[in-house]
Amino acid sequence: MGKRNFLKPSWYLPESKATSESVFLNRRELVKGLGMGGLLAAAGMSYKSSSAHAAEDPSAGLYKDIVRNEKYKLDRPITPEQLNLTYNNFYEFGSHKQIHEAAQALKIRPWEIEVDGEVEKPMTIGIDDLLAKMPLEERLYRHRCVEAWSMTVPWSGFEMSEFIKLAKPTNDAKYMRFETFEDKSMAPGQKQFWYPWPYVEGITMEEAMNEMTFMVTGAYGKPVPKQMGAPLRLALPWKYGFKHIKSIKKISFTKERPVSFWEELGPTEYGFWANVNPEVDHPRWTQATERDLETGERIPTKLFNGYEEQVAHLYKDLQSEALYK
Ligand SMILES: Nc1nc2c(c(=O)[nH]1)N[C@H]1C(S)=C(S)[C@@H](COP(=O)(O)O)O[C@H]1N2
Ligand SMILES: [Mo]
Repeated sequence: MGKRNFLKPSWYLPESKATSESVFLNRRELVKGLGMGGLLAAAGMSYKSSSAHAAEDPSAGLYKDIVRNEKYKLDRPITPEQLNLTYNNFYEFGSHKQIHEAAQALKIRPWEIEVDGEVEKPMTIGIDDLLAKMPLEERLYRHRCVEAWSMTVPWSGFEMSEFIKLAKPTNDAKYMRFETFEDKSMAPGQKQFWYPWPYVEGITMEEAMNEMTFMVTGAYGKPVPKQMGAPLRLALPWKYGFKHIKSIKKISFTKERPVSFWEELGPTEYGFWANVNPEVDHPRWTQATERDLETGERIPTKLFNGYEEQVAHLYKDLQSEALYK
């Protein structure tokens, strides 16, 4: 996300320093007793240890033979998994792209999701119970960050409309509001008090019922890794990436339009709708092109990130709204 001039007290430990220190300390704990050979091995093991963890995930078996929904096609190759795993936005673990090690501190079991607001009956459901109830599939989606980089991802998960059938909202529900976990002890970024934690996002019920709106629980044929938003994350491929809220803990059906994290921080730059549009620039940079994460090439950005056919109708009566920020 583009840097804004938020005032930080001069005594505040820079977040990047805090992160590298805690990683260093954890490593030191890890290699205690391993001896010199272990120490050398440890230098290269940080990522391997997180993929080993993925193998222990109780939901790992669900993704091995997952069926791809061929309806959703890409116009470029899938972004290599390794790149996607090591270039992330997840401010709870730091306001930079190298948060994959810090994010391993996220505890993803037990993981209960609270469902409340305008529903027949509020409920709390564990992620593994939810996974057992939902029809899982794989979809290849594009992803366009508001910072003007992009990638393509083989997500696994379920269509939001399936979740809505389970949650049974009432006729008063106009919006869905999503909230990420809040726990400073796991997520050092949440000690940055000038951010309005927890991370919140929202969509309209019409958007939620659209076929493209997808709840992500896996990626690359495995449970979704922590740095990518385990165990439950949103994918709205026609909207800027900041709408794709990670590590969801609470889902509320509301009458009022939710105010999202980035909208609260910088309403002149980030809004509720955040639909991709190459013709509407960010106040501080162009949105006409995007940098492909794999090739580094600048490619033209498409209206609704290429999903105009699926979603343009949602906005035809909303032309007075700021649809593209
Ligand atoms: N909870 C939470 N969700 C988040 C973010 C975040 O900082 N916190 N960043 C968003 C942004 S700006 C983008 S581009 C995507 C990045 O997803 P990725 O790291 O899997 O590429 O996550 C989105 N979801
Ligand atoms: Mo983003």
